[in-house]
Amino acid sequence: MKITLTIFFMTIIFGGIAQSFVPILPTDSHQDIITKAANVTPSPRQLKWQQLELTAFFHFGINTFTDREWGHGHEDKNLFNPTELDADQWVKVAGESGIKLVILTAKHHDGFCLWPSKYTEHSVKHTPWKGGKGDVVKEVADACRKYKIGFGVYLSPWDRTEASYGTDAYNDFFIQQLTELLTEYGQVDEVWFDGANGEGPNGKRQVYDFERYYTLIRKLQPEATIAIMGPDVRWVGTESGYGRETEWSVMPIDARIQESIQKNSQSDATFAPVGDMTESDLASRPKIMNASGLIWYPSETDVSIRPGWFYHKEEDDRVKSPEKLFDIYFSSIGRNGVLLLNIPPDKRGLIHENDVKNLKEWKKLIDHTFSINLAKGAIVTSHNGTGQNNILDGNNSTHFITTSKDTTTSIEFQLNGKKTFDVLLLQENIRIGQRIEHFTLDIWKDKQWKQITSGTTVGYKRLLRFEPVSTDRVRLRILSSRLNPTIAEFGLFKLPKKLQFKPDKLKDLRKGENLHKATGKLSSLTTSPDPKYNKSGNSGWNNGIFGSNTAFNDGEWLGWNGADFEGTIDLEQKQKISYVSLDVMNQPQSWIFMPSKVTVFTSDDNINFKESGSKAKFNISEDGVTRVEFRTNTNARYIRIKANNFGLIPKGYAGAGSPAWIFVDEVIVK
Ligand code: FUL
Repeated sequence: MKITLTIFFMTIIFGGIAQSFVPILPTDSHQDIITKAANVTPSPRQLKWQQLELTAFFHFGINTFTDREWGHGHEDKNLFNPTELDADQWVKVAGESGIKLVILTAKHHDGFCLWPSKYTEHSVKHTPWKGGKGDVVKEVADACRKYKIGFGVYLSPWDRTEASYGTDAYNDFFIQQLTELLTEYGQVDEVWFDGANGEGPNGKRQVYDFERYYTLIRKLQPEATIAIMGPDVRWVGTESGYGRETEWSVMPIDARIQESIQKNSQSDATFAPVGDMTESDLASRPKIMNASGLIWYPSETDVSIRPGWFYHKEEDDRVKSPEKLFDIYFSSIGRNGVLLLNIPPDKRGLIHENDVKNLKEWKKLIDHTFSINLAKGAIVTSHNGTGQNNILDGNNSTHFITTSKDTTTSIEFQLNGKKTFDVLLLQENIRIGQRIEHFTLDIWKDKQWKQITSGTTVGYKRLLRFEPVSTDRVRLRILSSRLNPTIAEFGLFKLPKKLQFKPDKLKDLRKGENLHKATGKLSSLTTSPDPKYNKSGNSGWNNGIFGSNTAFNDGEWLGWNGADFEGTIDLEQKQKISYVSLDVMNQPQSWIFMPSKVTVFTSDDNINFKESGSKAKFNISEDGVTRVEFRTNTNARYIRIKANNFGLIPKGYAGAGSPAWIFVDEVIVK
């Protein structure tokens, strides 16, 4: 079965473009596999897509009018009546924000179609809007052509209205709808399929015939990329906007095929952040060793400008700030991904003023930062490579390359005078492959080299921020690479003053804290975490290892869905306790919420506990890690900490109505 599928994928998806896919043979040595990985390259459509960098979603539909995130299906069509719908404004705003392609939710899970499909009555044609003569898909497609912006469609395979859902006939219905979208609106540049697969009106789930959908898209719109339940573009694994710091575009094929054929989510009714794509390491050397093949499968980072995907009036003051969006820019595009930013039009059919304002400010911050490459005009030297002049030519299709088989190098830049900068930009020429595994940036200061920052993967683009430094001489060292590396572009930039990089105190603490009386002591949990999120075992919450500041799925964080966290630590003898803290993750886009309350208890006998402090009412709208701290003056042997689950996800947030997750990591006791 596996072999048949592999061959099917090779021929259908990668037919003729051999370098985007490479099989691994039983005779391949470890080195052969690494060399193969280093030579996998994007297909032309993937390359074109990657260079867009910045794309947008427009989530708009019946949910906009019912104030829901997931409609139930069969909603009253009379509710769909935007008073000032202006797709021109949507696309213009997107274009002015630097967005190169937009994707419209032509049909979301509720089944309501934004175009007058011939195959259902559940569409704009039976709404009061334009007397039933309107077509939102057409208006957006036309505006895209006018502003020269790419056009994409989101067609939800899950349909909670269509009667045939759950039977073979639904796949025919879906093909008909897809055909309408791919033939009646001109060029389509991206088709976006979501993984959600719930029950339809007859209580049955659909077995999606994805291969048939892909074949049709390839036939009708061969240049369109198929994301993310598709072969061209991979979901980064979180809806927070923060991609992995180590992000490979070359993936082992087994995991990828499993994802593509949707075996897991066929039986999973919700869109919980589970499944292979959420893992912290998808494609490091050990991960690719046992693969049956390798493919180019780059990551797309989707996130909404508001807490929810659809517009909700009550979120008008929760639009992500320009600074937050700027941070996301660095953590998505700057981490080898394409950013897919959702901007949901409101009930009027306009992008709300608050969103427009923040987008404008955001664009200014980006332009300001990247307008001058301070490395421009530098003299570039390296002892083991060619093409030094290509590094600063502003063209990412030309490159410097290290001498064949040399997997390390050092490139020096004699700057055109002394410069002050705090941003590093690096690009590999991915037309050759993705190779770099470890690099550092050093500056010449006080007659010696001083390391300023370092990173792992680069890929299409890597951006790093640091505290401002001044020098006239810098060097880039590539310390490890899968094969002789390329550098297509190198940039040094200066952040706007108000965005000056500040080292994250909490992050540093989370690395260096060593004052745990709790660490290594006996600990027990009253409730077990979800098995997917306790990779270092149930004692991960006080093993002295701090998880990532952004990735709840890095193996160090423990997660509970709809349940409380309660753990007890045995300090082995009665001790003075002056401080107890618990780190809690907050990522509403990924259904992770702050606890409603955190309480600390102490005991001498592990039976009678007395409360020594509690905190409640945390901010739920900001992403990140919060350290909940308690100062006490107690003598005790046992410490118990309880974090009450938030409860049901509130209206307006992704996953509204479902049980929230809580994620906890290290406890510190002093
Ligand atoms: C998810 C959907 O369930 C959300 O409603 C949204 O469309 C997001 C982009 O994909 O899986």
